[in-house]
Amino acid sequence: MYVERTLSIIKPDGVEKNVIGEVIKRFETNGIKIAAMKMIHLSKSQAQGFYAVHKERPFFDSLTDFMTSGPIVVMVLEGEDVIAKNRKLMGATNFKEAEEGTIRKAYATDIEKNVVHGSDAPETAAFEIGYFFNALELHAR
Ligand code: RTP
Ligand code: MG
Repeated sequence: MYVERTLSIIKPDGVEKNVIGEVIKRFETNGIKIAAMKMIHLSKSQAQGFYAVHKERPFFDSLTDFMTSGPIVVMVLEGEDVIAKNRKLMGATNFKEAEEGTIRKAYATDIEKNVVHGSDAPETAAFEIGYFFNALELHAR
């Protein structure tokens, strides 16, 4: 079995809407394990570093403001094919296009305030996990 890891974030709107447990429950009921987890409040420069791939996009400033607007929950998820599996559970970036039964369909209210983040490929997962967690904070499940 090929076990992968991915970075998941419950964004400030998800924390504010009190759905931390609902999001985690969806991971656990779908066989995904949590290998690391913490709650943090990003500074503007930390958010800019995390979203550096989007720095030329028109929404970069607004996105990094939003991501610093309150605490977030960062998690490392572990499981078979977990990068794609998590993206499927999240649903489309724009909640209006998200499939029924997805996290964003259930809780997102805005294209930006879309509750969760998930790494989109093995390379981005490696960068994003390393951005928030060191080796001692990662627990093989
Ligand atoms: P994420 O990176 O947060 O998991 O989301 P994603 O892959 O589905 O979407 P991505 O294209 O990577 O965009 C990152 C986040 O930027 C915000 N966004 N705003 N105003 C806009 O048009 C717009 N487009 C994207 C969203 O918060 C999106 O999740
Ligand atoms: Mg993305």
